[in-house]
Order: sequence, then structure tokens, then C-alpha cells
Amino acid sequence: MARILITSAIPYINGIKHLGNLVGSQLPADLFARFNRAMGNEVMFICATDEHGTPAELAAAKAEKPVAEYCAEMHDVQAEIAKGFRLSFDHFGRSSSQRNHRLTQHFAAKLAENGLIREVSESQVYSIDDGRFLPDRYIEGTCPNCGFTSARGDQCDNCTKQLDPTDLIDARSTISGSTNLEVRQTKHLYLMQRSLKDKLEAWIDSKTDWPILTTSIAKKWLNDGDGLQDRGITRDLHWGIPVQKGDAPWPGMEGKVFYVWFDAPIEYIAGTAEWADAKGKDDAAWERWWRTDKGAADVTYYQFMGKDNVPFHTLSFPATILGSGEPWKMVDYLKSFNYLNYDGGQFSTSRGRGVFMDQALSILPSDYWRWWLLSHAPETSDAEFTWENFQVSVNKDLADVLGNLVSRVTKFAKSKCGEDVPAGGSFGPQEAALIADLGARVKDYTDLMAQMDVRKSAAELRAIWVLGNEYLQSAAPWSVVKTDPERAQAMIRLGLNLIRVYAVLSAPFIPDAAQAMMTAMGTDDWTWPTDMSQALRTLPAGHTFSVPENLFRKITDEERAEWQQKFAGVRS
Ligand code: B3M
Ligand code: ZN
Repeated sequence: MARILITSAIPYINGIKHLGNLVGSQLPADLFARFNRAMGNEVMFICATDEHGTPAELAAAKAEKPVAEYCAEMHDVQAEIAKGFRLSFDHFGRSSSQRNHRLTQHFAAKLAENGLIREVSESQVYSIDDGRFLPDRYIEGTCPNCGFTSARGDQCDNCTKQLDPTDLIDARSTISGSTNLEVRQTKHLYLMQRSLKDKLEAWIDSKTDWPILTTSIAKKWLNDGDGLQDRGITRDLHWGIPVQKGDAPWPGMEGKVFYVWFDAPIEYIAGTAEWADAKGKDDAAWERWWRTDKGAADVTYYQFMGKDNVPFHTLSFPATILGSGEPWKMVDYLKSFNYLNYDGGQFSTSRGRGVFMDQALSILPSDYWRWWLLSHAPETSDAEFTWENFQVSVNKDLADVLGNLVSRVTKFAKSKCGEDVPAGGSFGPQEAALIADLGARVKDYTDLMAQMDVRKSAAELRAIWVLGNEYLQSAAPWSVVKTDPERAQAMIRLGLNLIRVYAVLSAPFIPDAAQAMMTAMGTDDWTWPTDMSQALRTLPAGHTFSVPENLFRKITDEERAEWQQKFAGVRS
């Protein structure tokens, strides 16, 4: 039994995520977690909300709530929606947890001890009326490059130029609108990533099996002219993890917090500690996942994320870990995704464009979305969600191919033999051929799933469903029953067993439908079918089954048009 650690990039706290976010990290991570559990591996699957930084503070201000209260509420909202999508986290933590405070401060102390932190004095805009520095998005003004009057402190949305708050013309505070601003000196901590370059490079080079998307992004940032800069890891904000050296104060850093991207990945570890706390377990329980000196040497660690997060996970976070000099588990395989676009444009949280997770669940159950998103995962290139494509996939793959097979087999079986698996006849050459074909395909499917080849896995699963339909079509038990009822019984017996096998294989993609199929087959045997001949004899003659409710309904043209219309605009 292998030990598999899985983390999904942790979603920002400010607002509900859209389907593009979902398919880029949490959903494929869930697929992989479910698959590994089905294989009998020991799995630890961690996600959390990313609660610090200016976006959290600004969203709380907009909601007119104290930021701690806003984050607590939004965490519960996101946790509930994650449940709705059947994301099977072992723990859904919070980067604002005490565990993360302590670990983040611990890592900073270790880095300082190892001479990898330097203090830098820099000029920043200070708002006299607000009584605070104005980093990043707290300041707006006119772009020096294009003249756009609402450029933000970190970037101009009009010409995309990266800016420093001090670059802005006619700058004003986005908190109070005040223009009573001055430039003051402030000190910040920088992580000396440059001195870790050789170590990082050797580590990245050792990862020969990483997807090209991951490695190319890592290499680009490592080697580009201004790639691996020393990085500011503190901010002049109120909300965040106070800058401390472990438990001790950090002279000169009073009132400052760590930069959100410094503490966010540490939450993967802290989230596992939160899991142990929630289960009433001791530190050893989470350390055996994370400390190679305490049992994690035999863990294989997989990370899932969108491509924009790759530099932070291939350079910054590894720099924190390597720089600590402590035996922490580092990522073994980093699966990254391109973007999912929406109906001819981009999904956009700030502009409310596209379908958001709560909206999706309000119109259809999660399996429909899981299937479409995973079978169209943006792996080798960006992908696009269109309502036409969604309708076709759902209606064909789920309703026509899988749903129809389940309903035909169970209804026919019941009408001919009642609700017990029939005993007559035996498997012949047709069944032998099906068993051979299924066996080969299931082996491919298992390999693709183990390799996290998401789209190809979905295609293979669909092909496995199709094999069952083709068998039924050519075996035609509904005709055979008229001349050779014994033989038809053998076919029905196989068909019912096939439904159980399909439930097992499909569960990582569509867990609710899989459970419904399993329940209808009156069993709880989720054994992965490695021996197909045996797997198709699991439900013995006389075993009781039932006819399930329709597994999937079709999306009508009217609904498609209505939803297209409804989600064309901007979420309010
Ligand atoms: N919250 C960005 C994002 O949601 C960021 C990921 C953090 S992973 C440690 O895309
Ligand atoms: Zn501009």
C-alpha cells in the first residue's frame, strides 16, 4: 500500500470560485485522491482557503465586515460548496489558522538562522489620513505609461504594465480616497532566493518526469534575466501573520505581516496539522506525512494547480523548504493546468464573467459538471466551455451511453427474471471477447489515471462504457430470450455485474451516480477490477438488485438557450 499526499492550490478567500478555478486544481486533485483510495493506497488530501493579502482585506471592507469575520464566513461558504462538488478533502483548512501562524514564523526563523534573510529599506507610499502604508491595490492613480486614470499600485489594468505604487501620478488611497500621501521609508525582509539558485536548479533537474508545462515555467523563471530575484516576504498590512522569529519578536518588524505568498503554501503542511488537531491526533500523525525524518520518506507527494501558480511552487516554496535546512517532504510530482475559457472569452472573477461554483450547482447536480470539466480538462492547451458542448457531452456520454445502459439492463432483467440475479446459462465466446476487451481497456485506464492524464482517462472510461453498449447491442438478450431464455439469463447476469464494475471505475469522476449504481446492485464491494473475468462474476445468482432512478437526465435545447442567456452577462 503506497502513501500518497495530495494538495490542491488553495483558493483565495475573496468570493466564490468559477469553474475555471475548479478544473485547474481542486477537481483533478479530487479525481486523483479518489482513484488512489480506490487502489487501496493510504491518501492524505489537503486543501484550504488562502485568507491573507490585500484582496481579502479589500473584499472584507467592501462587505463592511471585520476581515476576520469575513474570512470565517467565506471559509464556511467555500467549504459547503466544496462538499456540493463532492471534493473529498481529508481536511479543508484555513491559512489564517494558529497552526499556520506558528509554522510560518518557524520557517522565517530558520531562514534567518541560515543567513537567507536580509533587511531592505525601501520607499513606500504612506497615507497620513488612513494612518498606514498603501501597498499594491490600496492605491490608485494615473498610469505613467498610458494615462489610464484608475491604474492600481501594482499594475495598470489598461496597458498591463507592472507598476510600483510610487510610479502613479495623482495617487490616491483606495480606502479613503485621500490624496494626502507621502513617501516614507519602510523596512522589509527579503528571502535571498538567489543564493539558493544552484540547489533549486539541481532539484528541478532531478524531476525528469514532470509535465512539460510545469518544467518549462520553472526553468523560465529560474534562468530568465531577472528570473530568480530575492523576494520581499513581508508587507505593511494589518491582516496576516505577524512577522516574528518563531515565538520571539523581530526587532524593526513590529506591526508588519508576512506576504500572502510566503504563508499560503506553508498552509499545506499546517492544514495537515489542523487535520490532526480536528481528529484529536498527536503531532506524529501529521509529521509522518511531512517530515522525512519522522516517517514521510516513503510518501509520494503530488501538487495540483493552475499554470499561474507554478513559479511559486517550483521556486519560492521550495526555496523556503530547502532554505530551512530541515527534512521536510518536498513535492514529487507537480501537475499543472492551462486555462479554461468561457464561451468566447475568459472566466473573470473581478468582472463576474462565467459560471461560478454555486451557480453551477443551482442548475445541475455535481456529477454533470465533474464529468464535463474533467473530460475537457485544459491539460495540453487552454480549453473552452460552451453550452453546446456541455449539452452534447452530458446527453451523449452520461445519458445515452452510461445512463441508458444501466436503465436498459436493470429494467429488462426485472421484467424477465424479477429482482434477483438470474442463474441460467453460462458465459460464451461473446462474453469472453467482452471480458478480454474490457480487461485491456481497464488496464489502460488504470495506467492513465495513475499518470494523472485526466482527459485521456475520461476518454478511456467512456470507451469502457461504450463496450458494454456494443455487447448488449450485438448479444441482444431481448431477442435471445424468446428462443433461448437460459442464454439470455447469462447475458443479464453479465449486464448486472457490468453495472457494479462501472460503478467502481466511474466513481472518481462521478461519485454520486456511482453510489446510486452500487446501491441498486445491492452491494458495497468497491474492489478495483484487476481480473475482469472474476469481477464480472462478483454478483452471484440469486443476489438481489433493484432498478435505480434515472441516473442522468438530458439537457433540452430550451434549457441550454436559457442558461446561455442567464450566464452571458455579469454576476451581480
Ligand atoms: N490562492 C492563487 C489561486 O487561487 C492562490 C493559490 C495559493 S496556493 C498555495 O489561484
Ligand atoms: Zn497603463
